[in-house]
Amino acid sequence: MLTLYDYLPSQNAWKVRQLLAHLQRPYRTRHISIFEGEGASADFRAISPTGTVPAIELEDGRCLAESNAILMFLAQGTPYLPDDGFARAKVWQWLCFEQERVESQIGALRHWTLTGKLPRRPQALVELKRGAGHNALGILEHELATRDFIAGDRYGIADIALFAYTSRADEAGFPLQAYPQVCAWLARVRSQPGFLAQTHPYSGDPHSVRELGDLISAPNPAPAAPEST
Ligand SMILES: N[C@@H](CCC(=O)N[C@@H](CS)C(=O)NCC(=O)O)C(=O)O
Repeated sequence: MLTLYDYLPSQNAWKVRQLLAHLQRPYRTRHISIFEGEGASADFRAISPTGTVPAIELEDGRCLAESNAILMFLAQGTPYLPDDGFARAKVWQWLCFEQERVESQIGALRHWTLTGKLPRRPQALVELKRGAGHNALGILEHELATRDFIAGDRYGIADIALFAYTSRADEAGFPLQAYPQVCAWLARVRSQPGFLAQTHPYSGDPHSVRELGDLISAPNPAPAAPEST
């Protein structure tokens, strides 16, 4: 059976949980306590080179990391990824957009906000990410005025990937009501059969709010707190 290396508040991991739920594919979960440094262990880096979740391990022992690579792999031959080469490349286009323009901007701001790290981040960097986040939402707003789903007329993994952090943008200080087409698309995604509505707040993990300063002053410094979402 497939193993999913997961951390419940992770929206990147949610993407994989969501696709597995649509596919009704059984799997087992290994929880990685990323804020306690488990992701940085040599054992986990052999599975996920960056030490991040999600990652999967197949029945034959092969491992794959990066949420969108996992989506691409698991969706092959299913209705969630087209067979046609051009349509598939369009999906890839939006998966790249998600990583560069949404996950690393809106996702990072959300992570900093919810774990209390935002005030310690350089103001210029925060402003840069805020501008980039609004730019990304503006692009989505423009694109989604012309079709129901981001990579075409059919719901698929590009929608799953983009939903992960776009749907939580309000938690990063982006008022989503300013983007009505985006809101309508979020509602279309939420109405898909098998949509996984359950969320897991960072507050459920007592280690998530530990700050770098605390770690440095500790007698046995723990690994640096994760910066990514
Ligand atoms: N680009 C990666 C990002 C993965 C990522 O940043 N995962 C976070 C949880 S959402 C993590 O594991 N952070 C731990 C760390 O940065 O050490 C993906 O899409 O899978």
